[in-house]
Amino acid sequence: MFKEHSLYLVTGEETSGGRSTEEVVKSALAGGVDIVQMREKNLSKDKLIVLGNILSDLCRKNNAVFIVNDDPFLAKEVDSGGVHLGQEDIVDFPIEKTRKIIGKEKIIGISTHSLGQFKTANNSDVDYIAFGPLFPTKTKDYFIGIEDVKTVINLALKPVVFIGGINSDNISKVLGAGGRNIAVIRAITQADDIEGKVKFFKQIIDYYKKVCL
Ligand code: 3NM
Repeated sequence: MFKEHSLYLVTGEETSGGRSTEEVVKSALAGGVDIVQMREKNLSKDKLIVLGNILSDLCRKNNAVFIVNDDPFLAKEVDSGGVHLGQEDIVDFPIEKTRKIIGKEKIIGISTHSLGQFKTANNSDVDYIAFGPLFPTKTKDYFIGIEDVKTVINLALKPVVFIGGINSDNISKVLGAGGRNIAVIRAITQADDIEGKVKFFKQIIDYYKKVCL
């Protein structure tokens, strides 16, 4: 089950300033991160299996959800909570096929980058939808802004995770517009004090949860 009002860490060892993904995830879990996605673009399949099993165990012990990027077979192999698919992944792994691979109990998330993609995802068998990039980010060469956040929230039939360049300075804009779930890479992986940064984000998300209910 995808829990609303979540802080969602997407990993990326190349962005972690020399720290390992395992180390980053341990600190983020100590701070109370809710969801961790393994998104390691430079690791072989064998290394992804090893890291995936480690992160899967760590998340389970800390009551966090562990999600694997791109590959439903890998998601199943490391006994994760689910898989996250990009728009390019659904060519090889359409949602129906992914559902058959990982099963009914697991989470399927999908990235969307426009209102059109969001509407299509909203009517499909996914458990959450990521929408972004909202702000400039080194991961993408474009951003879409926050104008559509309210529209997306109003249309949403499932939880929406906002992503892309979200940091301490702009997180309130997303939450103030009705966003509930926030995903980040660098704002956590590049923090000097990862645990403290996660606690800070969690406090802001909890604050908006209370004032918006
Ligand atoms: N997906 P940061 S933006 C992995 O819009 C990813 O689908 C995005 O990293 C999307 O928090 C993004 O460092 C990068 O900007 C998020």
